[in-house]
Amino acid sequence: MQGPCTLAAAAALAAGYLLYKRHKRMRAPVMELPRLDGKTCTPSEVCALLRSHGVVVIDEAVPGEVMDRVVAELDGVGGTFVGGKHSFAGHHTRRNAAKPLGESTTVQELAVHPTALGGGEALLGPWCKKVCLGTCSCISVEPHGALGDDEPCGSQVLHRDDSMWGASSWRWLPQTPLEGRPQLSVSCMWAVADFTAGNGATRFLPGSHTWYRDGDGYGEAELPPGVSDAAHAVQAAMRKGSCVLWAGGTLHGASGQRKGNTASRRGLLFIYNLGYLKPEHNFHWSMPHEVMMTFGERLLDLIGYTGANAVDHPWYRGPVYTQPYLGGGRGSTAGDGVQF
Ligand SMILES: O=C(O)CCC(=O)C(=O)O
Repeated sequence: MQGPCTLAAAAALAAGYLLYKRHKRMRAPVMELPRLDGKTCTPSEVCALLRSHGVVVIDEAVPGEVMDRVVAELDGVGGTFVGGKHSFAGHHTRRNAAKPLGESTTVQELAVHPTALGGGEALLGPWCKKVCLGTCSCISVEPHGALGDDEPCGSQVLHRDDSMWGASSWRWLPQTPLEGRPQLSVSCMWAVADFTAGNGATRFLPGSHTWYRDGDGYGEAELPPGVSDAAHAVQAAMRKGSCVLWAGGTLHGASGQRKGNTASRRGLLFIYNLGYLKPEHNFHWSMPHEVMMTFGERLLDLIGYTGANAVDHPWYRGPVYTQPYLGGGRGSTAGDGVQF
């Protein structure tokens, strides 16, 4: 009798296990990130997926060689800093702020990539006259041990990029049936090297841009009951030359590198925001005027170089805020009548 009993017990256990797994799957469906073909997709398709899912991958939006140019142009430029231990950025990350935009013409081209920027502008367009580029950062996730210590290479805390503006948590923001809650920004991470599940690809909680918001935009407190980072976050694995876009309200964060990896996960992040919000980075401070003067019109416009104003003078129409300082203290007439 022992044989059949054991068999029955084993079968019951196996059935229980399968039911348990099915139950877990039902409660914790792992979503795939929506993806578009970079060679054929349009800004309005990008916008539609940003609106519905809060995140979209554009596969191979540019050929991989474009990323080789980014690497070559930034090679030896230096000036990256390492995230502090237990910091928001994550100890195993290196990044910089604003400066790569002035240092690499390919970064300048990517900042105005028609499908990525166009998709972002389409999402933000209903809420502003102008979109601006607010952030430009190279962000790498370094392998375990790369920083010369034995600190574990953890994941970055989940966060919402729009939490840098207080208005992101206002409950009384207007909503429309089509556009829903206004998004304040759209982020675009370019894969300068392949992003993989094991090397720190950014992870996302699809749909989280529509969730009820009650906190400061960081961490587990943002997750509704039954949702967890471990079970529900989905990584944006993508080939070099692809990019992933997400809405300002979408929860995301860099993942950690798996032990044993030796290569950096190199990414390039742009954040575009509603033109009347303060940009995160100050491009005008981070690069010389003559470098900015080499930028194309579209990029100049994105960093706030042109204005629309009722006063018909180049200082107002654009470039704005560039009336030169002519010296003299309070009450000086040094600038009076000067023509440019
Ligand atoms: O590096 C990443 O994958 C994401 C970085 C990020 O979201 C941030 O630092 O704000």
